[in-house]
Amino acid sequence: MASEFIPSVCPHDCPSACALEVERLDDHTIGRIRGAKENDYTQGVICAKVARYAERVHHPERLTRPLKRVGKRGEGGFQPIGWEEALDEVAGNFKRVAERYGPEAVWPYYYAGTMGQLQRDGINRLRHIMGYSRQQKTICTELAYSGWNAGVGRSWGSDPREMADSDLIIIWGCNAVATQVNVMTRVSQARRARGARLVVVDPCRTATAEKADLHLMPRPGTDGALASAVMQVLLEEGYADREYLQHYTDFSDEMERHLAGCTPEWAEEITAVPADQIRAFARLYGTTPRSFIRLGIGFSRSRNGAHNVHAVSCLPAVTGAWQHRGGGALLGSSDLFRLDKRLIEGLDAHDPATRVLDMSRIGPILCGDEAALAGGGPVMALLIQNTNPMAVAPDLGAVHRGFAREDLFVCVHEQFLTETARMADIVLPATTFLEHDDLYQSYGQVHLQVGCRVIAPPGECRSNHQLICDLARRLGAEHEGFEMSAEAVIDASLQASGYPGLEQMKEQRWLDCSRSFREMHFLDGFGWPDGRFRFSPDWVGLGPLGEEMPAKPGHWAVIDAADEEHPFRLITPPARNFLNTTFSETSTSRDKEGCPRLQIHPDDAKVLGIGARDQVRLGNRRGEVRLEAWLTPAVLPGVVSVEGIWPGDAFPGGQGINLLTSSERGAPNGGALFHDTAVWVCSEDREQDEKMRDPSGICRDSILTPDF
Ligand SMILES: Nc1nc2c(c(=O)[nH]1)N[C@H]1C(S)=C(S)[C@@H](COP(=O)(O)OP(=O)(O)OC[C@H]3O[C@@H](n4cnc5c(=O)[nH]c(N)nc54)[C@H](O)[C@@H]3O)O[C@H]1N2
Ligand SMILES: Nc1nc2c(c(=O)[nH]1)N[C@H]1C(S)=C(S)[C@@H](COP(=O)(O)OP(=O)(O)OC[C@H]3O[C@@H](n4cnc5c(=O)[nH]c(N)nc54)[C@H](O)[C@@H]3O)O[C@H]1N2
Ligand code: SF4
Ligand SMILES: [Mo]
Repeated sequence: MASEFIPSVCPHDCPSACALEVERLDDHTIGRIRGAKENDYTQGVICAKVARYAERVHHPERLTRPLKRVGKRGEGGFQPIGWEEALDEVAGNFKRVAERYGPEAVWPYYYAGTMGQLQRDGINRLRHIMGYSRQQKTICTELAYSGWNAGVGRSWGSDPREMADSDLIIIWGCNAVATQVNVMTRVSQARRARGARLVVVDPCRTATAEKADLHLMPRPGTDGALASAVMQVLLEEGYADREYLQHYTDFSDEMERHLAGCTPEWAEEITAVPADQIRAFARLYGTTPRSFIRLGIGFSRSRNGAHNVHAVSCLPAVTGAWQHRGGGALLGSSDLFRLDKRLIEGLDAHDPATRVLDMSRIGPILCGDEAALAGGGPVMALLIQNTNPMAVAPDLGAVHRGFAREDLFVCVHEQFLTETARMADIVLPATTFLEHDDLYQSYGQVHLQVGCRVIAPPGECRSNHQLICDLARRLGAEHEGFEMSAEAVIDASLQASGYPGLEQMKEQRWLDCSRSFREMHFLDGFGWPDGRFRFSPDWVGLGPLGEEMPAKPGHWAVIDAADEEHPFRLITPPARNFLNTTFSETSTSRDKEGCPRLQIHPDDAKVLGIGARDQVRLGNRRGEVRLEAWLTPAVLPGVVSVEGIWPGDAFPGGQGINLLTSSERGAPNGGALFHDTAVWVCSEDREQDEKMRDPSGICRDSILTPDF
């Protein structure tokens, strides 16, 4: 068979949702993957890790047969078994647990390893029909979306393609070079066509910040103060659009008086961004109507993250930048699609009385923490698809203790023997997006797309949809969605949503779901009943922790601040060559990333006696990890950064970075806190020297760093 390029869609948890073309060499083999040129968001540009996907899909370590644990949990002993036996075992255990402890003791647990609507969310159909515990999806977007919706009231914003028409692009708390290449394509276009300027707001001098005309470096978790000071300048120096404020927002004299106190000098104290720089940025922003803020989810991962995101979302409401093409702001685009998910998720069987467990608290949940269990009994069985909590969940020590329970039954459906799969009683081999059918929306662009099977599944791999249907049959779960092929569910869901059916979608490849300029820019009103943007959000209405939140933008000082014992603030952002933990199994990505590294400012390293590439220890009350030091002025003094969610075995101590992150719930409605951790740092060599340590195990020398 001659090679040909087959249309597809990147399924990974990335805002870009690139339209792909996959070279099929034969029914079992792919060659290169390239971006679709005709798609006006992808424009032929994709990231390197997906361009070399053949390495992942044809990896010798792909799981191809069901496995059953032999020996003790976590020791890694497995033997191949047949699918029938494996399914009997899983269904038998779910029945046993449900009979003995009630159905809520079974917890189907998933996230966005694939973003395909069916293969990702179909697990909820089984959950709802069986009455298994529900899951609050807090690990990624909760804080950011709460913060955005608080003001705007709807999860969309200016069309990302408009960035090419901007005169000023502000990338706020997002390393787009690594996490959303297509934003950078737009930046280049706007620069070429209009001489547009780029401002990046990030505590680190990332590859994205390197490209900026102006880089503001706030301390992590202080963006609310920075944005409020920008508003102060805009209001004081006459850059606010008073008519817009009056017509489109709840802005009041009281708000103006409050913001008048948020001077750049006040913000400099909190953020470390020089007051002059804040003024210069505010003036640039205030004098550029076509100013587009691309908010990243990155800066929301703090205790005050939602509050900070809201403060940033206030800026275009002050200047009225929303009124202009190439102006406004964007955080996510999910509300554009309005898919009817009844069939996929079994929403008709959904019982709101069933308990909801916060996925980011899987550690405390599995360890039996009463509050985390939401007033119910223990979780005794897990069905896991599309996620790797043994590496990605916060408070990893608790996660590991929980998974080690001998009385817990764990089934993991995976493409690789991840750290989570290694803890399973039954491991089931999963297809990749190249081997199954799905429907894709996006959280960073506007196209609805379908991607169909390109090659045959290797070995005995089954898709998520097929597994859910197979289990449903054994558990006696009844729903029409379990009787239909993936293609039929996709087709019916498309039609129920008022979209063209599957055949037509295959032909046209994607559907542009953006709305009119007026709607995307909220010129007929924002998403609240009165149509007004809210400078004063109803935080209480947005979640149970809303009561604690300040009513107005500013600095909400609830972060895990540095103290004498923990003088550094740790952030743990994505690595360019991984996608969460995906691609940490391919050698090209691993080689490019090298090893887990602690980025630390040379001045801090000097005080601690740490040299380049020294082994260092990093810790807090939750534990400690060991890794290599990388001395770089790319981080602020007092801030340390570890990029990428490396597997535990990449660290000399055997445990990953999330050992240090907290599973507390961010306000108003939960949300994980990956960039909000106070830590101590010390050199590994010094550890040997008992004199350097006090009885609490804290390195004395770390206390010598400048206070922060
Ligand atoms: N320290 C720290 N921790 C973090 C973050 C951070 O920035 N710092 N980021 C957080 C964020 S934003 C997120 S979204 C989470 C993501 O964490 P995860 O959800 O674990 O991330 P992924 O690596 O995208 O996907 C997990 C698994 O899905 C599997 N998978 C992919 N497609 C399929 C499929 O079709 N079927 C099945 N059965 N499996 C499939 C992959 O093989 C992969 O092992 O991590 C969070 N954890
Ligand atoms: N290559 C690659 N791409 C990915 C991922 C990956 O792991 N690797 N993960 C995917 C996933 S799941 C997601 S959710 C998206 C996220 O992608 P985006 O929404 O684009 O956000 P990130 O790039 O994660 O944001 C990380 C940046 O935020 C900065 N940051 C951290 N704390 C603060 C703060 O307090 N203030 C400010 N201003 N900046 C801060 C970090 O220094 C870092 O540069 O990316 C997706 N794309
Ligand atoms: S990971 Fe993101 S940038 Fe890379 S191909 Fe997929 S959607 Fe595009
Ligand atoms: Mo994410």
